[in-house]
Amino acid sequence: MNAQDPVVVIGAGPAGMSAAKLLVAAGLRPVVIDESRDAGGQIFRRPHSALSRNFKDLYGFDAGRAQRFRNDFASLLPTIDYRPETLVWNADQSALHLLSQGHSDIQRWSRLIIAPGATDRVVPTEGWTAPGVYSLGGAQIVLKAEASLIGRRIVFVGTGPLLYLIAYQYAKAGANVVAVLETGAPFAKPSLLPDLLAGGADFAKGLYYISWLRTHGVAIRASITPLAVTLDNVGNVSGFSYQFKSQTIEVSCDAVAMGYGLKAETQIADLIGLNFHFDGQQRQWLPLTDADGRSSNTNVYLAGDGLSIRGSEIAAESGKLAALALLKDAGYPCTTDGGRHRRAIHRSARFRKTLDSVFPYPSRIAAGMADETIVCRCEGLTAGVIRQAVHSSGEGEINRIKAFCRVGMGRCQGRLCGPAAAELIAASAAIDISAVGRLRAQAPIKPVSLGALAGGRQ
Ligand SMILES: Cc1cc2nc3c(=O)[nH]c(=O)nc-3n(C[C@H](O)C(O)[C@H](O)COP(=O)(O)OP(=O)(O)OC[C@H]3O[C@@H](n4cnc5c(N)ncnc54)[C@H](O)[C@@H]3O)c2cc1C
Repeated sequence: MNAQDPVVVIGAGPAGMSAAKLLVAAGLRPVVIDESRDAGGQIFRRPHSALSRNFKDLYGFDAGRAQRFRNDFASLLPTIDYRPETLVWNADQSALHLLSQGHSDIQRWSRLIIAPGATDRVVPTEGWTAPGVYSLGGAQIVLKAEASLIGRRIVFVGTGPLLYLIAYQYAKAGANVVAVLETGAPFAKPSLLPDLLAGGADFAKGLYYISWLRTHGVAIRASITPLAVTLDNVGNVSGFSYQFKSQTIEVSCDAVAMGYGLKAETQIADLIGLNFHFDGQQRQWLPLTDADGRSSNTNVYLAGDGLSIRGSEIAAESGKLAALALLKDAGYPCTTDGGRHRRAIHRSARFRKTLDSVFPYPSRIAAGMADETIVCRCEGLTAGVIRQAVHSSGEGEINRIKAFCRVGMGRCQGRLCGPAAAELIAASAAIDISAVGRLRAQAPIKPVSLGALAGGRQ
C-alpha cells in the first residue's frame, strides 16, 4: 500500500455512497467509481435523462429515500472524485483496471471499499435463451431506465421479494401481468409469521404488493416447477409451461421475466485474493469479513449486497460500518464506534434469515434440469454436457469441470450460469454444494473490447 494513493470506493449505490459520505466527513476525498451513468445503484436507478417520470411512479414507497439519496449525492459531489460510466474490469492488491468511454486506465488505491451490489440468480429453463425472456432485474431496468415494458402479456417466474415488487411495478405501469409463478411456498408456514413481522415496513410492503396484485386479478401461484418457455414458429415467446400439483399448465404470454433471488458480485474481491466462505443460508460463496466489513486484506473493506444479500437499508448501514472501520484503521478520529449501525444490521438478521428460508434458491429444480436445457449460454452448453463431464471425469470441483467442458468460460465468466451449474455438478457428483467450490474470477470480469484495452476507443 502506498499511503499517497487515494481511498477508493467501488459502487455508487446505497452502500458505496453512505461509505463515501462518512469518508468525506472525516476530511478525505475518496475516488468513487461506478459503471453506471448515474449514482443510485439498483434500487435508485434513474431513468434516461430524456425521460421525465415522477419519483412516486419510479420508486413507490421508496420515493422519499430516493429523493434523500439524490439530495445527499448532489451535496457530496463537489467533495468526491466521482467517476461515472467507469467499469472496474480487473483488480489486484494495489490497483484497479478501469475502462471508461472506450479508454482504459489504472487507478491505484491505498485503501479500498468494494460495494458492487448483486445480480440476478437464474435457473435455466428450456427456452430461456429466446428473445423475450429477461432476468427479473433486467426487466426492472427496462422499466426504470427506459420507461418501457418487456412485452404486452408478461409472466413473472421465480422466487424472492423482487418477484412481487417487479410484477407490481409492471402492473402499475399498465402491463398485462398474466401470472406470478413462485417456486417457493411462502404462504405455507404461518409459524414463520412472527419472524417475518420482525421485518416491519419491508414485510408490510411485500404483503401490499401481493394483495394489490391479487385484488387486480393477477394470478399468483406458489410451489410451481417451471417447465419451459414455449416459442412460436419464428422463435418468439408464446407461452410458459409449469407444473403445479402434478398438473401441467401452459399460460399464453409474449414475454417472461425470471429471477430466483440475488447473487453477490464477488469477482473484484476474488481477483484481489480475499478469503471467502460458503454461506449455507444464502447458498452462495461470499467474501469473509468481520462484523464491520474488514476483509482478509487489511486495506480492503466490503459493504452492501456485494458482501451479503440483505437489502438496500442494510447495504447503507454496512457502507457506514466499512467507512468507520477504514477510518479507524487508518488512524482518523471517529466520533462514533458504529454501534448504531451494527445494531440495525443485527435487528434485521432474523427477518433476512426467514426471507431466505421462505424464498429459497430452488436447488432441486436446478439440479433436475432436463439434459437438453442450455445452462451456459455463452458456450452453448447443455445440462447433459455438464453431467457427462462430471461422470466421465469423476470430478466434482467446478473449476475442474470448467476445464473439462468450458462451463463458465464464456463472456459472462459464470456470473449467470455459475449457481445453476454448481447445483447440477453437486447433484451429479452426489456431493454437498459447498464441496463444488466457486468459479475463480478471471479478468475481464465483464466483456470489454480488445481495442479499448489497447488504448483505442471501443
Ligand atoms: C437488477 C436489480 C434490481 C433491484 N431493484 C431493487 C428495487 O427496486 N428495490 C429494492 O429494494 N431492491 C432492489 N434490488 C436489490 C438492491 O440491489 C439492493 O438491496 C441495494 O441496491 C444494494 O445496494 P448496494 O449499494 O449494495 O448495491 P447496488 O445498489 O447494486 O450498487 C452497486 C453499484 O456498483 C456498481 N458496480 C458494480 N460492479 C461494478 C464494476 N465492476 N465497476 C464499476 N462499478 C460497478 C453498479 O453500477 C452499482 O451502481 C435490486 C437488485 C438488482 C440486482
